Amino acid sequence: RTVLTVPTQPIAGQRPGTSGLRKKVTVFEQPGYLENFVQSIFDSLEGFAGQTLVVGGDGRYYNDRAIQTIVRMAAANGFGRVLVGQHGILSTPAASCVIRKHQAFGGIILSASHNPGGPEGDFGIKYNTGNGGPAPEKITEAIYAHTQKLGRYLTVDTPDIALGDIGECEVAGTKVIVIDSVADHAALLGTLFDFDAIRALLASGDFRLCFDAMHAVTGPYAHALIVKALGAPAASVVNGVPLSDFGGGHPDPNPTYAEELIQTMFGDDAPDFGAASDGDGDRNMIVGRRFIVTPSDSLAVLAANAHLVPAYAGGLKGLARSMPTSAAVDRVAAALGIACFETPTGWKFFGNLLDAGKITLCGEESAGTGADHVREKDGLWAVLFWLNILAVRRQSVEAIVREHWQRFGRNYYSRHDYEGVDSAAANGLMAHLHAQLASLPGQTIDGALIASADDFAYTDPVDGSVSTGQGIRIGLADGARIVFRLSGTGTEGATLRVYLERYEPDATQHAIETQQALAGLIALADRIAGIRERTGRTTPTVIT
Ligand code: VG1
Ligand code: CO
Repeated sequence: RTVLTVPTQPIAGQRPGTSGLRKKVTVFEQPGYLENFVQSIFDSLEGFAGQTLVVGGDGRYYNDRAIQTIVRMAAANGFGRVLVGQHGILSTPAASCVIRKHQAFGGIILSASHNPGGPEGDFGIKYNTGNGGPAPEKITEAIYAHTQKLGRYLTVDTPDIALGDIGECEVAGTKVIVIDSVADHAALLGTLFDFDAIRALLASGDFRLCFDAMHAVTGPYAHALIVKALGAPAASVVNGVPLSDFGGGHPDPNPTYAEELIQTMFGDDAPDFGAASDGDGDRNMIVGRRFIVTPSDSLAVLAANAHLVPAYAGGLKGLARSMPTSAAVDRVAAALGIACFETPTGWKFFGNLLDAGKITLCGEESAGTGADHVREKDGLWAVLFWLNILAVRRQSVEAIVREHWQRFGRNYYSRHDYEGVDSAAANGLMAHLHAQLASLPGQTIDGALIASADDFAYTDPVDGSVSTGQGIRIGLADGARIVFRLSGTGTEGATLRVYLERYEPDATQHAIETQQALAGLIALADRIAGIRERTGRTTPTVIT
């Protein structure tokens, strides 16, 4: 092969965040921007000569061009084989599945997840290791270090590959295989759930569902699974054709951005079950008829009902949640007599626990739920899990959640996001919180006794690696808590996330509107952090 060595210079700001490097498309379109990052990925890895690389993305604007660049660079750098999703499409959980199934060395996933797409929107790239999971911090930091010192990248001068045609071709001696984007992942999900029971539920005539793919990557996956395999009417999947700008929408499955689904589910003729997924198919939102399930509750309900699902009927090894996720799942773990781990935000922290067989299910408050079948959160997996439970229990979504609260108590929970805040103001707010950590415990503010305050640090129980600065936690004497974090996935200014949680064991107190139930904590958060004063915002951009 004739490898071209192209001189380049380091580009500032290529440090991966919570889930890869995310920037405006216009930033990625700068000469060398993508190439520098991809070469830095390869430069930080060892032993991939002749091995397999998986490449795919969520189909957003720039996906196809980026894939052509990456295929050439993978060939130039000596990979033996590259597997690419047809049309460049692989949802994030599907990419994880393909990496594992085909024993790839690793994979490159192109996505900015829930961030808007299109020429003016966002793009993103991340590296996943051979276990199918997002690279751990050790690797992302090594990649970043390489971006700061590289002086060349390697590529080859070959024509574009035909991304639309399933089949094999060769790029400068490297075999490139365009694979079906859906088949491997759909086949894997088919082994986990009781499809017969779900089919029977859908055929019963008194159950209707609506899955909103939000014009993002899950359309083809939902068609294959929900319509083709399970027999739901084709109209059950809406916005099912992936568009490079997601139809101008914000493919974030929450009550604010998934407005269309919310309207359907709260309308006069609402279906029994509604769900949506995000840009890259790893998140899920679950909605019953006129009833929204919070992601933290969803994780707890899945864990408590896992025995109804064939793949998990033999028992769960353990559970895990990210630190800001509510402790609802902890109560299930306690009832089941299994461990519950608390990790920093981001799926990369679940990888070791899953690989070591310490956990079976895990999740995040940001609508991410998953299990040990892949190493990413998995939107359609969560939808099928819920359908499996509904098929067995034959109750409404709302009844299942209310019964859950009755048994375990209710963790009132909400996240307030302040998006696009001035970065200096956001950093100032966090510094102000830091400065109070030592003095807060023991203080009573507005009648609330503060029991603890710290900056969350995590020691991985498998490899001992330590991650610090993962969010400010303020615990009250009555068990309630407030968490403050700055987002690591945004591309404009800063996003402040405020997580609020209060446990209510008394079943007669489970019907309070969430924001009302948390009103005292919301006021306290502002009092301690000075949110209004420092950000100039009177209300959050998004409340979940
Ligand atoms: C957000 C969520 C986090 C999630 C991450 C990636 O990160 O809070 O829970 O793992 O997005 O999800 P941050 O740093 O913005 O809070 V995805 O679906 O964007 O890959
Ligand atoms: Co996502």
